Amino acid sequence: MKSRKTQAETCGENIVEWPRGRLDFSTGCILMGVLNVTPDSFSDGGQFLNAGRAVEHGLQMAADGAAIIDVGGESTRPGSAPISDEEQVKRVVPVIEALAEKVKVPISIDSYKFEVTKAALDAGAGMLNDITALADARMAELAAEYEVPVILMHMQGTPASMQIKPEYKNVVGEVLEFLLSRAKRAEQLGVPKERIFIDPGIGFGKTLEHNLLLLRNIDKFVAADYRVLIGTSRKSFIGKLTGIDNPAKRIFGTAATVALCVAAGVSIVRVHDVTEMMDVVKTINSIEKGNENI
Ligand code: HH2
Repeated sequence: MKSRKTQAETCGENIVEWPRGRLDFSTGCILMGVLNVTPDSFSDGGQFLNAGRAVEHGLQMAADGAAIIDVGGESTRPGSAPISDEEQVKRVVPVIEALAEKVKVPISIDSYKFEVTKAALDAGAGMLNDITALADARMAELAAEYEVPVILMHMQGTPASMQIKPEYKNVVGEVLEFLLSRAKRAEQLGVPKERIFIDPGIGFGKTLEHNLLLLRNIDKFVAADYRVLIGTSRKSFIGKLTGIDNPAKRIFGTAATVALCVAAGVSIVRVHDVTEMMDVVKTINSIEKGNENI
C-alpha cells in the first residue's frame, strides 16, 4: 500500500460537526449508504421508488452502520437524461422528511439542481452531494447559508454523453486540480474547509483505464487538504474486470475497491451494500488503527 497516512493527519479534527449533523472519523473511514428514489438507477432502479419502501431501506442502512444516507431522485448513469426539478422534488422530499425525523445520521441530497437541493434542505437534508462540483455557484451559497457540508465530484461532460469518448492527458493530475480549484471556490463562497469533501467521480466520464489509474493513485487525493469520498459501488468497471453483468452481484469486486480506498486513507465510501461493506470497512479500519475494539 502506497500511503498509510490517515486523513486526520492532513485534514485536522476527527469530528466534523455542524448545526444539522456530525461525522466521526476517529475510527477511520465511514460509510455512506445509497438510497435511489428512482425508477432507472443502474443497479437498484425501481426498488425504492415507493416512498415507504425507500424510508424503510434508509432506516435499515442507518441501523446497519451507514453514517450518512445519500438520497437521490435522478439517475446519472451513463446515457441518462435529466428529469424535471418538480419530479425530483416529488420523489425525494417525502423520503427526506420522514428519514430526517427518524434517523440520527445526516441525510445528503444527491443533486446538482438548485431548486431540488433547496427543497431537500428545507425537508431536513444535512449535506449536499453535487456531481458537478458547484457548476451552479448558487449551490455553494446554499451550503454556506444552511451551514452544511458539500461533496464536490468530478465529471467530464454530462451523464448523457460522458462515456462516449472521455479523454485526459493526465487523468489523476487533471481531476485533482479541478477538485482543488472547486474546493477553493466553495471556501471563497463561505463553506469552511472541514465541510468540503472531494470525490474523483469514478465512472463519470472515465474509461476503465482512467478509473483504475484514479484508484491506483488515490493516495494523491488523500494527501490533498480535503477529505476524500469515493463511490465505486457496483459500477460497470467492476463488471468489466470480473465479467459480472448484474450490478447487484458485483459485491466482491466492490469490496476489493472499498478495502483499497479505506487502506489508502479515504474518509467516506459511498456504497449500496451497507452490511457487507461495513465488515470490510471495520476490518481495514482496525488493521490501520491497530485497534481491536472498533
Ligand atoms: N455515483 C453515483 C451517483 N452519485 N455521488 C458521488 N459523490 N460519487 C459517486 O461516485 C456517485 C454519486 C452513481 O451511482 P448510483 O447513485 O447508484 O446510480 P444512478 O446514478 O444510476 O442512480
